[in-house]
Amino acid sequence: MNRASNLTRRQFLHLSGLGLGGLSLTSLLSACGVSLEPKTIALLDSTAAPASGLATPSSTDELVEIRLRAARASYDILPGGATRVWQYQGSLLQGPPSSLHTLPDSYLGPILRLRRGQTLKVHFENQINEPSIIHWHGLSVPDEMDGHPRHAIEHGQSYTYEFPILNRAGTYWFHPHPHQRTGPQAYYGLAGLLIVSDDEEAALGLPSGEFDLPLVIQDRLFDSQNQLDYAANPMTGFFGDQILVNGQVTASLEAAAMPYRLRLLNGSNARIYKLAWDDETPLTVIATDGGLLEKPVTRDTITLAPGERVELYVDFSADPVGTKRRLVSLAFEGGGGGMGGMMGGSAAGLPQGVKMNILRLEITRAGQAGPGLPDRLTLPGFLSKQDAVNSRSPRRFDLTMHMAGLINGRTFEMDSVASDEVVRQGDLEVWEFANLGGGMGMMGSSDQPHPMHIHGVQFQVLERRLQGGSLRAYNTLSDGFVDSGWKDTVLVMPGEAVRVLVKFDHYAGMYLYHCHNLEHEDGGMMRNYRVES
Ligand SMILES: [Cu+2]
Repeated sequence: MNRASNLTRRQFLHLSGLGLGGLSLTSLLSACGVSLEPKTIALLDSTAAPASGLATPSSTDELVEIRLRAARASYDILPGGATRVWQYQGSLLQGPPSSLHTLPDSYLGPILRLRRGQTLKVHFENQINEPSIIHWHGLSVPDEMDGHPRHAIEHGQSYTYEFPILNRAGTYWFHPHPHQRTGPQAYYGLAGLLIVSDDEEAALGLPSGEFDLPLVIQDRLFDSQNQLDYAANPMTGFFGDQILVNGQVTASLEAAAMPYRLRLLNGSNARIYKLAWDDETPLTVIATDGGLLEKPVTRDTITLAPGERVELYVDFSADPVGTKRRLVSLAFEGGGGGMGGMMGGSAAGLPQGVKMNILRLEITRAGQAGPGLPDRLTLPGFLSKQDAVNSRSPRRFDLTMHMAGLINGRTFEMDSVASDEVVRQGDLEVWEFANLGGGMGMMGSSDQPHPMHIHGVQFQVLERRLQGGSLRAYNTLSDGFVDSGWKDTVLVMPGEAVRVLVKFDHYAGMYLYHCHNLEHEDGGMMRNYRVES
């Protein structure tokens, strides 16, 4: 098989029809006899990873050094005027050219492509008018490199990060983490992907280059001047009325009839997605937050909560040219309501759990079948619950909503670590997140789902127990959970207790754990934990 002969055309993320409130402008204009020249966006360019596979680094201790600015920018997202955003703007100072890839015409930050074993050095410059700091979501890094809010820097200041890439191959990301401002800063555009590769993954021959596509899914709300409207409800979070993929509304992918690797990040503040193909083709998952699964798993739907990633292997080779499909988010229950923008009578976002279109796909050129997937993708190196120091009495975290979210009855305190939030370096522990209520909020105590994220580690999901809430509502999402791989964020549904197995083996120091509904997080549903050596 000669794949190279099929690589004569680049992969494009093709924008046809700039969506406006769910209406297709293209169809409106064409009905009026107006031809709208589609805006065609190159997703990858010559700096992307080579299609022939991942290059072998010259040495494993290679340094990748970049400058990363958080700055103001503006982009034509909707017709009729540019949208002001905040953006991570990167430039490569040292390292392979493929280490930094700027997404054209997108507010998203650059994609950093790194190899396990490399050292990443980042000169972060804060050019937005409020304090900020960067968190490397999913990576194990020293605590002063982790983007804790106590390290936030003011406008005009800089912060230098330097750490080795210890993690497995996988799809990670970076976003702000300042005190009480993570939600708005991520919303206005500050986020980017960090993709790690390693030798084990490279040996699999997965689709690469133009067939390895990152898809960052976010919901947004625009005002009448095309400006981002952050109409967040602190109890339920922010909910927009439009889905953006890689910063584009009504995104459309023109694909070859070839196998693809799609790397999906839910970069939304609070919206959960129930992903499916509209023609009900099953989805094949090959990786979760912390990299490859031991074996591919197939689902009719995939539940993706804020902060979570999933990688799909999608083989379009049997699809004739002209085949059209849509990736959608199906309706579900148990999402805790969530009408954004109800305050002040301004525009409202769509509630959590409504059906939404994510991405249109069209097969526009012939291709050929790939080698398929091996039965076993990786040896994940899972640990055994029996080896945990607290397997009989897990460390428990009660998640409740009072006026804001609390963990074990506590709100966030910048420098505090409670006695039950201290672990020993090297220990394997069972943690239980229990979303069982007990709050006194007006909206009920346990109607909110909480995607719980632990900094600095990857964990295994051991067990889910539904102890309250509605089984019917739960079942509208639970079939889409993919718990068989390494995770750093796990969705804990109303009435549910989830146990995870986590080892604190890399660094001592103070780290965060929190809800990744960014409005819950900013409202205080976050705590420190300390790893003691
Ligand atoms: Cu939450």
